Amino acid sequence: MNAPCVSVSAPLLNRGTDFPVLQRPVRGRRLVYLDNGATTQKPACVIQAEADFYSQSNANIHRGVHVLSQVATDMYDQAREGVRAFINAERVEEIVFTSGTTQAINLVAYSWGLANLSEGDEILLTGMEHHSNIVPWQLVARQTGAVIKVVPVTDRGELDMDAYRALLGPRTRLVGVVHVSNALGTVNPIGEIIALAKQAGAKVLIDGAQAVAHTPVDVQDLGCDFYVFSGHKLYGPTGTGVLYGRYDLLDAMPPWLGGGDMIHTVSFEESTYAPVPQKFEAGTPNIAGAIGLHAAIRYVQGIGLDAIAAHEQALLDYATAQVNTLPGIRIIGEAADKAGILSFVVEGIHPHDLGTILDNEGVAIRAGHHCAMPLMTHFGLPGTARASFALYNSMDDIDALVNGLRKAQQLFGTGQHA
Ligand code: C6P
Repeated sequence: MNAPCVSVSAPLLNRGTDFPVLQRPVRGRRLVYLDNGATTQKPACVIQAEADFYSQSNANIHRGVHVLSQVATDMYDQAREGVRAFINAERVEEIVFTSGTTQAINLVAYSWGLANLSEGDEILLTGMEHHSNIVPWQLVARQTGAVIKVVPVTDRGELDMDAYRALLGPRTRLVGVVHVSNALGTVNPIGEIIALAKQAGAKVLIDGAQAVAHTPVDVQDLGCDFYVFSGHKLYGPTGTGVLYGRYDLLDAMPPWLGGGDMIHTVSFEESTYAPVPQKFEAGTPNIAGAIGLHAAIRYVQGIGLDAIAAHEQALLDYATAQVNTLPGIRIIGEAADKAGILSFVVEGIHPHDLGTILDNEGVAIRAGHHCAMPLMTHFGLPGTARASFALYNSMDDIDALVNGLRKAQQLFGTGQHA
């Protein structure tokens, strides 16, 4: 994550007490939560923000003349402004609230894709995309006759940039790239990827699901056309997410879902649409969720993303070193630039068995294909075990993970321990 190299002895964040769920024991042990790539836990301020909204201000937005509706509308609008500032978008209209990364990518695929792709056009994805950045494009390619091309991944888990350059061509209409791989932890060189795509005249969508909670993102500096992320991986509520889109693109795109709130006028002959972002927010949105997400963003900003990145880098360095001391363990994903995700396989133990044994120790990890089946196929694996770190994790958590792995190896009689 390009964070300064931090030694293990550097002062670490100590934020566990901000997160109520981390106080509960699991299977009679201290909960060690290392499944942050799937979803992060929520700080008390986020839980409180949602509860306060429901207990003090609940009403539907944009529709009421009464006080509560105006308060709710103001809070929702402030949340959008909070997101704009968080990723430094130029205009607040460039922020569309969605239910998550998946919905945001589907919105771009169906709205921009159906309107702009035709027979023989190329959609360039990478071999380390999450299914959310593959399947929507396949569905749209089937309808438009567009073709999907794939940038290969090296054995270290980096993108083959020479292949990327070679694959970019006059028919490339869209490049879709994950900022941080959820299965490998690789931080992709998206600045360079975007610049090359722009030279080729292609639009660029960045899947930032695993990035925004771990590194500062500035969409103007990046120059991407679309940047998407989920609120629940950013200490915010589930069912929240964001599509950032350049204003001129969003403005020109047709609506995707129709309904209330996204229209200007409706008759049975024809409807006209509201300006962006309302055009893309049909129906009652997740108002409390947006307000909770705003609280999460303020919480993260209060700590500072640079401090979070440095902390998680220290955790990753320590975990990598500790796991490497165990025999029979192979780390999957050894990119030069990695975020706080450690994927590995243990000789003789299926990742799911490993997950179950660690769970008995109170350690929550994820095991499986991580919704990145093409990547697993590339590595010839059914899946991996994955520990993913957040700002509240500590070196003790890593020690618990490594002790759990040692136990698993003893149980399976693998890994020859002294
Ligand atoms: N990854 C994990 O790795 P949603 O479900 O819409 O909030 O996010 C989908 C998604 C898209 N892109 C990337 C890079 C992701 O990591 C994810 C979600 C989770 O554990 C679930 S597979």
